[in-house]
Amino acid sequence: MFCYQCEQTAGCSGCTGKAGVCGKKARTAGLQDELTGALIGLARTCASNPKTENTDRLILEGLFATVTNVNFDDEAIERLIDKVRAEKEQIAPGCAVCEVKCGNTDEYDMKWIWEAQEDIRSLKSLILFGIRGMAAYAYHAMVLGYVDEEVNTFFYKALSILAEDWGMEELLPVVMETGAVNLKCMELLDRANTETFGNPEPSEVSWKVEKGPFIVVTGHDLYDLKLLLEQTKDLGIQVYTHGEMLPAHAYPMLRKYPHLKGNFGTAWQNQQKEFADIPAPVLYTTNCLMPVKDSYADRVFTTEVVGYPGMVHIGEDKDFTPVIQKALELGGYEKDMEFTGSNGGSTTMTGFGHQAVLGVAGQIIAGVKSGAIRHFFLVGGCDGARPGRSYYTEFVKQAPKDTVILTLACGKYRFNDLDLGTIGGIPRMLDMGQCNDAYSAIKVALALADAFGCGVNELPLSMILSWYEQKAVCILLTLLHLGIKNIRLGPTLPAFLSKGVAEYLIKEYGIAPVTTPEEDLKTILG
Ligand code: FSO
Ligand code: SF4
Repeated sequence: MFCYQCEQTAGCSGCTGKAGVCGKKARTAGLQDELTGALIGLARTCASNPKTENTDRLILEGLFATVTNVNFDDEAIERLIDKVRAEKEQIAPGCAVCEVKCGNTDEYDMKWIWEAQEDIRSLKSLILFGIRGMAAYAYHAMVLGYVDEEVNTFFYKALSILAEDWGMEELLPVVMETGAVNLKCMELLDRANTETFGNPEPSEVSWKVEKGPFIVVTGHDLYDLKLLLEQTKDLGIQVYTHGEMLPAHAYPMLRKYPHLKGNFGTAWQNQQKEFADIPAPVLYTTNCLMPVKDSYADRVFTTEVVGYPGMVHIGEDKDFTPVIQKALELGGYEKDMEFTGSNGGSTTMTGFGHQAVLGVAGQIIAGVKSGAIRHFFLVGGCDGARPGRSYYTEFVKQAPKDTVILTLACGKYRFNDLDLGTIGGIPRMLDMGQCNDAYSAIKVALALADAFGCGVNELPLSMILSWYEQKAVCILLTLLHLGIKNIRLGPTLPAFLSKGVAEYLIKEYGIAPVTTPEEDLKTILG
């Protein structure tokens, strides 16, 4: 196998051999390559044949299924490959029997990318991993009934280009276009979420778990949470968020359910420990799913594109009865449990989306003008298992009291229970939501730049990002597309950045790896 799409890749260069660091087996990796190759064939077929809504859905599903920690189930991936092949046959029935054998609609062998010259491999990887991440966001919007033709069309274009024998000059603009289209995609998802569930409102969330039956819901899919809340109404079952589902507590149409109680556990990489003796089922709506341990294998349920061999999968009918029955059977804790976040805090605040933050824009601007707020740090992104990630906790702890920390995604679990106090009534730590809510951070940054009559790069704002999987890749490309410079990225730079591509990004955008909190704070604050 060969896979180097995420931050924890073996030896910072690539997972090979029998399995990846994430637990993905060689056969699964091979099937994911086969699926990607089939998607490329389907996309190329659509260049001269009309696609349908079903084709769009399959493209999103196929790309999303290959994101890190989403699907470990070979049979599910095989079924997807079959569906992609059937769709191609449906769209261009003549292709299979055509005498010409032009090769234009053939499936692609991903080895041609993995074994390409290193800069080409790097740029094609940026495009592929970027659209994998973006597909997840487009998928979440789609299940809420929101689609954007420009976004959907780009998946076909990008997939087709992966099969082209293009050089750096031709591929680089496509890399940037991926970032531009992802901005549209995140805007689409923001609209889908806020129009469906209301604008997030600052909300306090507790780590306490009440006695009695409960269900833990993890991942990013708010629609699945909503369906589960409906189905568990008045059953005496409490629902707790986990991981990236935490910001759900801020949406009015979700927080209105009194049995959506609080949050269980911390970031995704702690799940094997935190779920070991949990007396409740866990529903995975997206990544990050880790290889399931025997200690809790009877309590894991998956839905949508998530899959793991042997686990119960809730299908398209969205009948959560097996999860509900498991919750009642296990019964939950016998008494209320006072759990905490990573630093011993018992509550956290979330819900500082762009509407909430821009609602107090006047106060923020006054704070900056008076000098009460010296600097903003966006300390956001994904968490992961590497020890070097304690950098982010230390950075937040050491940030001076006249600075504000904006955060988002699952990396915040390292510090979101810290009480950083307030500046002029504004909390010093503002959780903007899930990773896709990077859109909120961008909106706020652009609005502040507008208010101060400067560019985003001239604002007293620095981005200290942590990356793990492919959604972080598309977000990074969006930031680059917006011309945002001097981003600090960690815990390590991606293995798929070749020396040449890394040098280009450093020269053009000033991207730098994180060093130490002390040194980075000193450099930034001068
Ligand atoms: Fe984290 Fe996992 Fe949201 Fe990712 S839970 S690592 S970037 O899937 O998507 O932040
Ligand atoms: Fe390795 Fe990451 Fe690929 Fe898993 S997703 S096989 S850890 S590079």
